[in-house]
Amino acid sequence: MTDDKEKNAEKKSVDPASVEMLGVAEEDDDLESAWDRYENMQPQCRFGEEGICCRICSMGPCRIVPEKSETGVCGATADTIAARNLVRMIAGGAAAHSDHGRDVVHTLTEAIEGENPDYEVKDYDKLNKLARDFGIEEENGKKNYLAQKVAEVSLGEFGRQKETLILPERAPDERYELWKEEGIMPRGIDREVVEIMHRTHMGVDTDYRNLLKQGLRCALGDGWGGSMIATELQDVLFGTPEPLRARVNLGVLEENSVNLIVHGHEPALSEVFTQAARDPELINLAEEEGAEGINVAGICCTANEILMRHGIPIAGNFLQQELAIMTGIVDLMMVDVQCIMPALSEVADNFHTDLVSTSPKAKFPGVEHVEFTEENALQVAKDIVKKGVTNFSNRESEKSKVPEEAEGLIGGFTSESVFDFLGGTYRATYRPLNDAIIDGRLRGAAGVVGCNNPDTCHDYGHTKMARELIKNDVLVVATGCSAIADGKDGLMKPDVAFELAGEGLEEVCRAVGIPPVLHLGSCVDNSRILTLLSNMVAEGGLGDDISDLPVAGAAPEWMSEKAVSIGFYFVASGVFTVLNQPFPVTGSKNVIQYLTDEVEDIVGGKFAFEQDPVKAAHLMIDQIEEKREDLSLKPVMYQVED
Ligand code: NFS
Ligand code: SF4
Repeated sequence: MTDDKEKNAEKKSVDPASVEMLGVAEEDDDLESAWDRYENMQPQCRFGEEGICCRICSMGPCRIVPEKSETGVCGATADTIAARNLVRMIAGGAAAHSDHGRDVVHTLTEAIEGENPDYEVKDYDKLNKLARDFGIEEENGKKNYLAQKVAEVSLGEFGRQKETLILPERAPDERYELWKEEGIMPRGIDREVVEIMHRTHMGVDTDYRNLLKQGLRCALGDGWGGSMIATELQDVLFGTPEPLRARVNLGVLEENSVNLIVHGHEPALSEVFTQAARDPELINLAEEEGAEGINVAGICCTANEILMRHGIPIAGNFLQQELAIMTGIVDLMMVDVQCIMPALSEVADNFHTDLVSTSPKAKFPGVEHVEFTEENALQVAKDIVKKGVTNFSNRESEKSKVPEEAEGLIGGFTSESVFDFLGGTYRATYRPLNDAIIDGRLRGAAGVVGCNNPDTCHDYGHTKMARELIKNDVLVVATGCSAIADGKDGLMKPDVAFELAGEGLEEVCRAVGIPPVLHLGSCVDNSRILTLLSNMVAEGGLGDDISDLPVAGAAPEWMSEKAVSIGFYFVASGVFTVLNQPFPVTGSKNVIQYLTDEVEDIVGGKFAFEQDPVKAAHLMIDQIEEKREDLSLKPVMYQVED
């Protein structure tokens, strides 16, 4: 690579494996990545970026141009248009998470009612706990009774017509009351999404405040509804994760093995897929084809799911999906739903890689579709594995370029297991965590989550922010592509605390043997953070509500509608949340003012937008300090040297 090209690639990513693959892409005129397409897209549409274009009806499309067309044809102002666009993003994100949740309920139903033994209840404790929260009484002697009831009640939450969702009752009482008083307690999960679509139809809700409030309610239905159901039932079906070792980055791909990548979000298939890849017959077949074995690795959140439960390696996060294929040694990539770039088929065409779609909800022109259903899960999984195995011999060795980077990490933390750890093996309790915060060894905790986006140097926002936070004695929990970024950066190894964490956090990490950045799972697992925050309040000593806690949240490289929904449910739960890019609403000063200020008076949390991850980390730290002061906690024990 020439120096110039190298520099160029470096600005795109801080991850050496990705920089290397971007170099490969630059050398080859046939290869194009999201970064190239992003460049070609410049300048991006200002109206879209500011959120002041509307094409909701055919009197439009309309766009707001000050002093020329201050409103749309119907009279909608910039405030209305921006708020409508934003809450529609929330509806999209909440729908994606929640429809995933619904599918998990169907898988549970299949496990208990179906003839198919591919799924079974793995975590009865979790099932029992959920049943209790749902108010289901046990009936002795009836096997699967609880599972059936839990599935029924869960399914009912999506279409609930009366009263409000059940799981928000897990929140502290003050928070629960506040949601009721403010009229943002979610009713049915689907209903809140549909109501957004109704209210944003031409000529319905015009008041930006009223629209944004519905956005908060819909997002709560995601975090405390659809996403929480997804997480809980995945734990019931596939087991609640426990801390384990794994490896992450493109270097987990093996030159001499069949490499199969699972990419997407729903673990129902990837779970059985990992099982299928261990089938002795298929392993034999791989050996006959000349491979040493079968290697499964993941991309995006399905990767997080199977890493958390089985220690399956992760090949990369969102922006590495194309780069993985460019290594030339991916024999098959199986995709389901969400965050799958349509460009994959084009990239795969340049290599021997078989791309296979599996969900009836997500097909790709020209891509082979092997439909997955719960009833024939294992058989479908085996068929797909076999496809990959028999494709091994089609590799073109001159095209193979595999980065070496593969970092070790400990993953598999949950709102239960983190503090099993902190509480010692005898007693699961949040006491040690709360005490560490109260006595000032820990300043507080932060959730850093969300995507990658070629508008921001890949992984730079996540890792820089996490490093700054841990240096300042803030324990970091991470999910989604942020967690993958931190893992690649080595921040999820326990010994990294000695090097990078502040003295107080280092003490805590040393005492309990945890890394300073904890992998809490996929994006639906952000619901684990909600549970964690509620548990911290319940443990006592840190106030009566989530908004009292010395905590903050961030999504420093966000891109998806799901991230918008997540941001909104954190804020609605009382958490100060920092994003790098503002939401596409900057064309409305009022909407920005509402999100960054006014909303705090309603829910106790608000947004801030800061491009620089170190500055953003300090906004979070300042917020944490403010909360410490409000709680009259002691000053933090250790000063941080720069
Ligand atoms: Ni979350 Fe997971 Fe990644 Fe963003 Fe996409 S994979 S659900 S949306 S890009 S973190
Ligand atoms: Fe234009 Fe109003 Fe129609 Fe939107 S709803 S396209 S602003 S006329």
